[in-house]
Amino acid sequence: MDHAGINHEFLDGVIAGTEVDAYYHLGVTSADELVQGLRGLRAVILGGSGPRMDDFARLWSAEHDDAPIVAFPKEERFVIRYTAGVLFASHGMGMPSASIALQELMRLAYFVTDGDPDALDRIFWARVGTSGGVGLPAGTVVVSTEGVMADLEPYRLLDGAGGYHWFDGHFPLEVVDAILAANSACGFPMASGRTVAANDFFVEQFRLDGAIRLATVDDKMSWLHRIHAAGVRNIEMEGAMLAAYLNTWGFSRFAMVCTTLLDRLDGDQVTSTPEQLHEYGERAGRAIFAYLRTIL
Ligand code: R2B
Ligand code: URA
Repeated sequence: MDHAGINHEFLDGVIAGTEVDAYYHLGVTSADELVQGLRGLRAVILGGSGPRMDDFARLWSAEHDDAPIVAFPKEERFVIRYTAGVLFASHGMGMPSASIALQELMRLAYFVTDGDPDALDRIFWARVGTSGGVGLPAGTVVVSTEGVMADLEPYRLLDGAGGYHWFDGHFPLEVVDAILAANSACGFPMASGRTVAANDFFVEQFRLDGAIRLATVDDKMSWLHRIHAAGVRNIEMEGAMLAAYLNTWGFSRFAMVCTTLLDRLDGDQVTSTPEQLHEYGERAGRAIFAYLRTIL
């Protein structure tokens, strides 16, 4: 792991005990008993919805002799559960929300591994989510190879020196292949490809059914065809940031697995029934569990 991007200035003081880290949005601090109990952390599974993360934790616990499930006390922002080495956390919708969950969880991971690079790098990170497909039928599970923004450029943020810091949005391809291999008999369609992370469900995904509409039908179709030709297979709202931050710390194992809810080449509205949506949400979870079983 190349840890050039780790904020040692702050985080090493927390390990040395000269500082307590308040993971404000998670509702715990590095001095809490609950956090001390996470020293066996081996994987962090993120997803947009709290109830889905709670379900995943129950399933993982049931597979591991009903291992106890530790619930983080604060649930106003994110729902977090820990069981049998795996932390399941919701991240809300969009990169601003998910980046808060991810940065606080990365700090927490650093603390519970005492900043040991090998222990840190043994942690697997994944986002399990939903997305709009591009040229794929609804219900396809897409494993992302790279997260880009709606302009097909990487995630970037102001760097404090008057410019932008450009991040690396690639996902490790060995993990993409291993997830596909672990699911070779899964019984539902799977694909891999680049993923657009948009800053809005409507405008930046070129939907024509938002309250605000900036694009014409032609703009929308030419954007969809352009991103498809560039290897994009699905559209969601967090992946470019997720890969960017995890690459900044040099993690070697992380992934994003999202089910498509519709094919954007056919329309904008999500019209699947609640039963279909539930089944689609489960598929991405099943795909990541199949991989988790091979590594934990
Ligand atoms: C996928 O689905 C959510 C929007 O409906 C968003 O969080 C995402 O990335
Ligand atoms: N999530 C998104 O961000 N876009 C979609 O089209 C579906 C789910």
